[in-house]
Amino acid sequence: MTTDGPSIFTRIIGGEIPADVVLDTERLIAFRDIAPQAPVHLLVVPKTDAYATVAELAAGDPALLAELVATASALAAEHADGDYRLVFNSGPAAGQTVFHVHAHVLAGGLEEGTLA
Ligand code: IU
Repeated sequence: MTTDGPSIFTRIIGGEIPADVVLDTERLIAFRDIAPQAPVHLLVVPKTDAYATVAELAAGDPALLAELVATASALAAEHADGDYRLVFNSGPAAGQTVFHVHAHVLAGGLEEGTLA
C-alpha cells in the first residue's frame, strides 16, 4: 500500500484503466503486459493492494501466493506449451516499477540458457 493513491493495477482491477484481461477470479486478475518481453507475457496480480512485493505476500498470505503460482502455470498451459518463466521484480534496483505485487509469466519461444 502506498500513500499516493491506488496503484495502476488497482485501477485496472477497478475497470478504470483498460487492459487485455485473460483471467478474472475472486482474488486474482491476469492480463497481457502492455510492453511484452516474450511471445506470451502475462501479469498475474492479486486484487488486494495490501502487498507490494512477493516476500510481503509470502509472509502475509501464503495461500494467495500458492494460488497465484498455480494460476500462472495454468495460464502458461493455456497460452503456450506449458513451459514458462515466473518473474517477480522486487525493489526499484531490480526493475520493479509497480509496487503492487505481480508475477510476470513469460512463455512461448524463450531462448535456452538466458535469464531475460
Ligand atoms: P515491474 O515488475 O513493476 O517492472 O512490472 C510492471 C509491468 O507492468 C511492466 O512490464 C509494464 O509493461 C506493465 N504495465 C502494464 O502492463 N500496463 C500498464 O498500464 C502499466 C504497466 I503503467
